[in-house]
Amino acid sequence: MKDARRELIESGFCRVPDVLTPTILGHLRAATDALCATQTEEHAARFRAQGSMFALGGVEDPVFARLIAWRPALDALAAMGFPDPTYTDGYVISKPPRSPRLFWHYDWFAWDDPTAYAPVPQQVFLMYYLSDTAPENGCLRVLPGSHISHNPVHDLLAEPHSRDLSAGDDGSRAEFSTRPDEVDAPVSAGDVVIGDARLLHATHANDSDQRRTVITLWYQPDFASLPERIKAQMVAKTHEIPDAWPAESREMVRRLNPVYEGDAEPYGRCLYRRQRLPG
Ligand SMILES: O=C(O)CCC(=O)C(=O)O
Repeated sequence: MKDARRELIESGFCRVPDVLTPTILGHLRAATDALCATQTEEHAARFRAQGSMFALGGVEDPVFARLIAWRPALDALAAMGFPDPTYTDGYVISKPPRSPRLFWHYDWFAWDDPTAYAPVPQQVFLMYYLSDTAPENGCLRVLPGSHISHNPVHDLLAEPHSRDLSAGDDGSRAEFSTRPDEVDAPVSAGDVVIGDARLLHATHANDSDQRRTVITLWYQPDFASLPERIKAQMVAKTHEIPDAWPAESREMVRRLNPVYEGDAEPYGRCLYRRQRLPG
């Protein structure tokens, strides 16, 4: 896993194969299909570029608690030098058949903090795709190195995840473009993609006739080392644990949630500022 750590730090992402068992994969497919079946037209239109954006804080099926505390994934993080990660929030992002590409964006919102430019990630996504992915069905695209070096795409971005981008009203916007330095990150179902929250990423369109679902979970690899204001920000965004989950599931997640008892002001939504990153 030393190589995976190096890849994460240098490229901004890495893939760990075969993390999920066929059994949990089956449960997750059933749970996410059931969730997607509840999607309203309004939600589908609001998140057309993503497909869906169901927050796990509002989801009743406790299989998601098992995924959040999934031992092989936590072991993979430990082997990469992150033995004590915390978990804050997670989402089911599901692209229906024949749906558009996702826009370029980063998912880090504490760029005003000086540590935002350090090589070791403050926050990572663990993305579990529930089917094999390829460019034809909407696999992830990334700009390697863009988590710690300036990339021309940074200059083209407006507000990441803004309503109009998510609604995908204007596919000709630069955020939806194909980039000369982009790299596809296809996976097999059951692998996990670990990525730095600062990495610029997007997806291909799903041109297949099958749904393509990813569950994205956000962890802080070394919460204890984060500056106070970021700790406060992470705690502020932590999802409520659903009441519907059994006590054992709730406890598994509670143990991973970050705790901050200081009085630092959480960062708001600080966007990337060019002058700070090299390159
Ligand atoms: O759908 C994917 O593969 C990635 C989703 C994502 O990065 C997002 O919606 O922020």
